[in-house]
Amino acid sequence: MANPPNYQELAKKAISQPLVTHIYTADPSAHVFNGKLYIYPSHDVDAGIPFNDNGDHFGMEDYHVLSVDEQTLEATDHGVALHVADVPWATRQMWAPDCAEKNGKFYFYFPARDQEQRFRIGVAVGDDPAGPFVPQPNYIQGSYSIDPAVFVDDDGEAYMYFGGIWGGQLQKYRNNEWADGNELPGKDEAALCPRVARLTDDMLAFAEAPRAVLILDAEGQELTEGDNDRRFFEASWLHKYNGKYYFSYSTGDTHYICYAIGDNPYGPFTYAGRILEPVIGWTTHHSIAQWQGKWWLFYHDSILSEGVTHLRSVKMAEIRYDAEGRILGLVPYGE
Ligand code: FUB
Repeated sequence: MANPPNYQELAKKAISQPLVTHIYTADPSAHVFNGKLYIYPSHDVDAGIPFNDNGDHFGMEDYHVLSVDEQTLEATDHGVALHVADVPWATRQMWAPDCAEKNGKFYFYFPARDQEQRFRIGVAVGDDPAGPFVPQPNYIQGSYSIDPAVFVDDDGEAYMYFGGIWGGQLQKYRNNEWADGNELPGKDEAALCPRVARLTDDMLAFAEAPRAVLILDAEGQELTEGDNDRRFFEASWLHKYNGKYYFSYSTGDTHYICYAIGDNPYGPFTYAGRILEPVIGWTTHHSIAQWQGKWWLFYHDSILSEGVTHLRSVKMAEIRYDAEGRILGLVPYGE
């Protein structure tokens, strides 16, 4: 049997350290609001549920918002911003959230299981980027699966990207409809795509039916389900760089953060490479934001909990682009 990793050594070699250590945090969605950097993470806890491929051990109940000091890079925890007990439609598993701003209001998007144990995506509204947020009475109609990420384009239009396979239930949907018999495509078939839907002006609903986000290879072919090193699993994110749209995501069971580039928010996006090599812990999930004139990758790992996959810590590290706009990938514990 292989020796367990030496977490102290890995922590020393790591390219960044946890932003907070008094709680476990994961799935960081970062935004600059009112000139300040805010991070919207999951709040990991040990719910005492054994590990399984369905992700039942991720039994999170609430959300905390973090902000980061621009001088020291120290993070402040602003406390509980939303609790599952305050969301009328939700039952459990408050997974990866995001937040967007419009006209001075802050819209906090989050997935959770509904009364039928299907993942849905809800929205809660606040006056302060740090919360608290007041949930809408029902989930966003037409929403499903997990990992909402909301991108507001330069023209003010907002788009939600979402979806995740396995425990995230995306494989149960075709044409936005659930069927118990639906499963993942065959290995040689086109991979399941993340989804995108434009939001209404009030940010509370889908303005259109969700569409598939196509990720193509260099020959213009859709990535296949068997292309585990490149195909989408979960953790959608969209950012814009030099007028191009960068869609990034996790490959799940192969543990990479990859990206693909397109010309508009709907895609298609052409696969462009890896942003982050595997971290300690099964999951990998990230966001990308520009702050203080630099570009940053926000991500998580399980070093602090010595490898407990559902007890993760949010980190941030600078990323750079080459002259062609390619992201220079990071190796989390050095070469
Ligand atoms: O945190 C729970 C789930 O783990 C997220 O929704 C996924 O993206 C993965 O990070």
